[in-house]
Amino acid sequence: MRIWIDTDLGSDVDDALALAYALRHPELELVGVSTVFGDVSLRTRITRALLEVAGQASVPVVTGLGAPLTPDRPGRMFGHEGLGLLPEPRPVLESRSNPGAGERIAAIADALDATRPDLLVAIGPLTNLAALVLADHALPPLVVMGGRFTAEPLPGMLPEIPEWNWWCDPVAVQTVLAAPLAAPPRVVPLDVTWSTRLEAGDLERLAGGDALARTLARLGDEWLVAQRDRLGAREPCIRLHDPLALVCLTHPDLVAFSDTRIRVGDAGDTRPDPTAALVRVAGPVDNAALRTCLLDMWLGRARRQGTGSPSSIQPPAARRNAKAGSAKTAVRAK
Ligand SMILES: [Ca+2]
Repeated sequence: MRIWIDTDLGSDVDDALALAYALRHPELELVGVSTVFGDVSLRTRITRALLEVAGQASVPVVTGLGAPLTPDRPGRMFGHEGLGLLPEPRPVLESRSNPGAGERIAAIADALDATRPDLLVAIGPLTNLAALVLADHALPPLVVMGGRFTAEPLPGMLPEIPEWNWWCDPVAVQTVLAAPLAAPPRVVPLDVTWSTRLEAGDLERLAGGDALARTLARLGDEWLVAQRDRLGAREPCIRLHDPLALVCLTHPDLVAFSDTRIRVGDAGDTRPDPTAALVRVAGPVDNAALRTCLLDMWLGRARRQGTGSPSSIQPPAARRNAKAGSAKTAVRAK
């Protein structure tokens, strides 16, 4: 499966985790990356550094748009982006304009034409995708991490921000969903990813791995510190928002999708509307099974057959569930 990833890599560590999974999974071929939102030049540098560590520096990276299409909503950085990978990254904290926007979007369009991905996986705000639509460029089939589809409260989320990616550029979401797409986008929303996370000991396992795994561990540590020191999080954790958008491709048995029609509001909020855009929304996922899929790839176990059993990195409870065949059954039953 040939995939292109459009990413705001550098803020939450989950983009780096998703990229690493794509680079490692034998069924995924990462044909290119575009960066979006905020200091996109820095995001491109971070992405290239990560690809270099993974030994895949030949993957093309195209710098996209830093300022959202939504008026008066700048592209933002938290300030820690690049720490753990680049010396003195010094992000520009706000982006309010897009110099050379036409050339940047043309470069992404040309790269998509040249690489012909089967899927475009969007794991940041949808600014680049909307700009492609406005430039009359047809998009590949989409997988999107973003949006929130239920009203259940999520402790720690600000009420005025239903979900980060879609709140950052709701005009872009509206533009993409109104476009004549080849197929309804698959959407992995925050409601589902909120219950996913790395567990105690996972970062330590990565820290004991190869150069890429150790880099993920360092970036994960930086994200935990940033949540506490820059965002005021009381209980920092690493949720697996963006990686789930890829795991649902490689392990379709883990996540069920259902069709719904939604309208997107000016805060990136969603409401059902039978006359609005059709999307395929992900359902719940078993976190232990998800972590197993991810850790197997990040630690390179699946490609070293015979040198380690994937089950060896599952917690005891997950191993019991897997033996009983109940882990996947439980997901389907939810
Ligand atoms: Ca992201």
